[in-house]
Amino acid sequence: MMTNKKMLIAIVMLVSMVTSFVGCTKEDEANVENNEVKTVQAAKVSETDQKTEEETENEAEEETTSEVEEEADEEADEEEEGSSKPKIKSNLAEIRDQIYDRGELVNKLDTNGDGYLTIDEYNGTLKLFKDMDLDGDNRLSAEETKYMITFEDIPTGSFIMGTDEPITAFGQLQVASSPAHPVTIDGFKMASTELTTAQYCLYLNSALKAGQITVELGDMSAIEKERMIYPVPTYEVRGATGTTYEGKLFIQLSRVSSISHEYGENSPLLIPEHPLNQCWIYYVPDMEKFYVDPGFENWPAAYLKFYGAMAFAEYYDLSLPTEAEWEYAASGGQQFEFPTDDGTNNGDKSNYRCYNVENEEDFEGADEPENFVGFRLDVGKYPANPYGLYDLAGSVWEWTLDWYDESVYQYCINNGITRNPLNIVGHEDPPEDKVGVTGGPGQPFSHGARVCKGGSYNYHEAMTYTTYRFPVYYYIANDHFGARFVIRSSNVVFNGK
Ligand SMILES: [Ca+2]
Ligand SMILES: [Ca+2]
Ligand SMILES: [Ca+2]
Repeated sequence: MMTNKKMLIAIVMLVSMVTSFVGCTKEDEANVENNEVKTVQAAKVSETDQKTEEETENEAEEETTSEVEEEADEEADEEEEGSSKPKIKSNLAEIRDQIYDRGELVNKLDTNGDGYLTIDEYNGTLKLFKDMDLDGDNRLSAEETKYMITFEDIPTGSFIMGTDEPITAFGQLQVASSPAHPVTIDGFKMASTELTTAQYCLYLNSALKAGQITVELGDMSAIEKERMIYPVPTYEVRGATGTTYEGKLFIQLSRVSSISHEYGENSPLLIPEHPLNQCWIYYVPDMEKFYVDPGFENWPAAYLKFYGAMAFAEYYDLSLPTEAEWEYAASGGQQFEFPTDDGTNNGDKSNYRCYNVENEEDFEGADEPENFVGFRLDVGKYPANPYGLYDLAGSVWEWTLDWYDESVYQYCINNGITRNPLNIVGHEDPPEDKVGVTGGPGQPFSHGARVCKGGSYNYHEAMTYTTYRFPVYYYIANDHFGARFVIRSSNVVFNGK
């Protein structure tokens, strides 16, 4: 006869196999919770729901997990020792070469070859230029361009947005990406890479001096205090009083990674995920200054909430891309299925979760545990797409301007909208109990979400489709949510509801 312990292990193994929780984020888990597969968890559903309520109270606590899942993962991990579960790599230097060469792009812009960039030579905005020009001599030295945002020209053109072959993710057909329809986009400039920690840090210091933001130690949630083995309070940046995004949470400067599914040795408390999954921007109150941990300047900025990205864009006369602009650029001018150098995806093309857990997932995947990284890397370590854009697939999710609407493609078709579509219809009511707390595919929504694109280092292949649309609430953002910006003409006319 099975012991209680063995029976529990058998149950949690089954749960684990069916739902493939290993390594998933809270969003993943919340989504999976709402799928049909959870019937095996029926006995513990009420406990799970209780957790969900707690999470609602702590609206930004996207890192938490239900106890059912923790048990499942803990036990599954024990059982899987020696199995094919990929080990997360730890030696950064050995992982990949840097491909993106900012210095080379700076040299190209330096048309008179004097080693400096003037505002006429730089292809970004005047505001960006001024903040980079630390010594105020109206030109950017090599030192001042060390972490600068470079931009690529995306020409005016047409493509087919969406797909008629809906994507299956988290066990559900994603109808939102259909139907495919023709779209024309006016030309614009897009940042070569995702926003980096150094670039966001430059903004934070500038905006703090200008009185545009506040920074305060955030209260740790009850869940964090209770469950984390190394609880560290986190500085939170918000829009200052009287500014456009007054009171909105921009970024959490997390000094620890997301909570993992593993317990500390001889401890009832959960330990953080991979230790590299931190924000890497920190704040020193005595100096009233933000810093980036040395060595992480070129990592994509993360823990970046929607309004943290919007505020950055407004401050520097940039914009988040519209969903259509992002997808157009990502299609590479060649209707790419994946936003990579050649339209295919695998562990050599982008930083994503490029393997299937025990081949039991719904997700497509390349089964390349040897290429799975498990954290962010410097931007531009995978080949650029035909427009010179890096890491559109994977690395960090990228916010877009659009409100998520499952039926907006059909609306565009019905109303003959083909040029510069943008969905500006949405609302931000507080989350309701048990309904769409985190947002995500397959979840009911209690309120409006924004569209994120591209997947992340921690998400599976289905999320990296060029056409995949990920609905995310404005207050969600952990170590795999960031942004990339565009510059467009003020003459562009958007069309939508
Ligand atoms: Ca020059
Ligand atoms: Ca200068
Ligand atoms: Ca990305």
